[in-house]
Amino acid sequence: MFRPICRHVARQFIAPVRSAAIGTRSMHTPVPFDWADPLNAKNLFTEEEIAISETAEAYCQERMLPRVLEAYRNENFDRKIIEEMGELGLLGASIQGYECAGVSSVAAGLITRAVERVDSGYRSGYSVQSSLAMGGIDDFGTEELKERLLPRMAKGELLGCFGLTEPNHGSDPGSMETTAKPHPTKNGYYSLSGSKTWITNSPIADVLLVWAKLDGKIRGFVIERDQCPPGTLETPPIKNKNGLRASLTGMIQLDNCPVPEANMFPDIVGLRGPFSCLNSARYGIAWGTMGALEDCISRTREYALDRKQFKGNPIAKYQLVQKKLADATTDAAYGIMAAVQVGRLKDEGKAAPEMISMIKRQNCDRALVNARTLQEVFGGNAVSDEYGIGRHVANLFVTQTYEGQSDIHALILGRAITGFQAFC
Ligand code: TGC
Ligand code: FAD
Repeated sequence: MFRPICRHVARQFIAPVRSAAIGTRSMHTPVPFDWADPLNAKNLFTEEEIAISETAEAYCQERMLPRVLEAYRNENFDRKIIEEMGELGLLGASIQGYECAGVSSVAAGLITRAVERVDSGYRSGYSVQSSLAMGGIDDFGTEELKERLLPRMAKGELLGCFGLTEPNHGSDPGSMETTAKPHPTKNGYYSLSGSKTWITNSPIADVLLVWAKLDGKIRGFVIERDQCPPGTLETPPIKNKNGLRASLTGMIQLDNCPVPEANMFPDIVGLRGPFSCLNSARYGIAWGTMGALEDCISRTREYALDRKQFKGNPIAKYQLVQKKLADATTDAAYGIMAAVQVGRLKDEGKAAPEMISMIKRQNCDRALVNARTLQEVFGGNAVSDEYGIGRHVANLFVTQTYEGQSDIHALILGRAITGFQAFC
């Protein structure tokens, strides 16, 4: 039923397909408006991108969506989802080689949007695997690490996580306290000690990309759970979250954990390492949150057309309800256009990190504000989890917070605009 996306597809550098010649339609014959794609973003995608998007949408709607309500209620992440996504070639999809599909950044964005249309927690699990763990190993790992781990991660056999945040250092990861030093008893190993917290996937991750200071400098280490002696690595879950409940979150506790020297990224030193991985993940969130917002719009529209108040009118007839839908639809359409532009620039090597900060911040903020407003249209029913809108609202608070809280991205942009550093 789902066509796996083709592996080893050449990356798309080609210009977007323009489906109709300019001027073939008279100005007097209005083009029909599609509320689900108001600015006809589809017109900017290649045929391959559209095919990949359709595969991802079909899988997400037919296989993920039926699981999400129970997963959210029970705070459970079904590990099989990662294997299913692996079978379809969706994991690490923009990576070239290592049995990954090698698709364009826009195609990868479309996958992310399809996943988050269902749930931001599922998108979190997917993003951490694809952009942060696989992306980090692909960017900075040795050839041996890449060949050994990436194909198995692409298939979903191994699950990854990304440990940067610490209990005392979230927005300011440069001050991290986790350390690496030569192992006192095992030659050819480092010994890692410290704590990471709020780490997506950590409780069940097989491959843990952890950032730690060696001689005061930040380095990246790939920890393989099955290589760790008992008591040196613990990954307790963080339970009772009030958002992102369909995603597993936990800590990483390291107590003289031995890590082979060959598992340290050899050439990347400092915050540039983790931030480079974050560029891809933040770009993905800009797409994903638009998927969540689009789902809120679609659910709200359906509800407003169905619900009748005052003289049997559907509430969709009332101006205040229409304004909420108009605002949300406009923000979603603009957000997608901006994400497409940055995706194209990314593939041409022309995307500045600040562009990614801009779309991550704007799309997360607008998704959250609009979802909260649309929630009002459901009246009391908004409180029932069956309607799905409250789940998106709770999730979207998290997306605005992780991978750089929105105000932090404002400061990144402010620094780029003024030249003044306002963090401290
Ligand atoms: P700063 O002086 O700005 O930079 C230090 C070094 O890093 C380089 N750099 C970047 N390189 C590539 N891409 C970027 N986006 C980069 N941003 C900075 C910079 O050039 C410099 O390199 P070098 O070689 O000169 O040393 O560092 P700072 O300490 O002043 O940073 C401040 C700030 C606020 C920008 C930064 O700390 C920040 O972004 N904080 C937010 C923390 C964050 O995003 N954490 C995310 C944790 S992971 C996560 O949340 C995953 S959730 C996933 C999910 O479940 O979906
Ligand atoms: P703080 O840094 O304490 O910030 C608190 C508030 O203060 C924020 O509003 C912030 O904007 C503001 N603030 C801080 N400094 C300044 C300043 N200089 N100027 C103005 N305002 C400021 N991390 C990972 O490493 N890997 C993961 O997989 C991961 N997954 C996560 C999953 C979930 C569900 C959650 C909730 C978080 C996850 N995180 C992960 C952590 C996330 O990246 C951090 O929560 C985030 O970076 C913010 O850090 P903090 O929570 O310590 O907040």
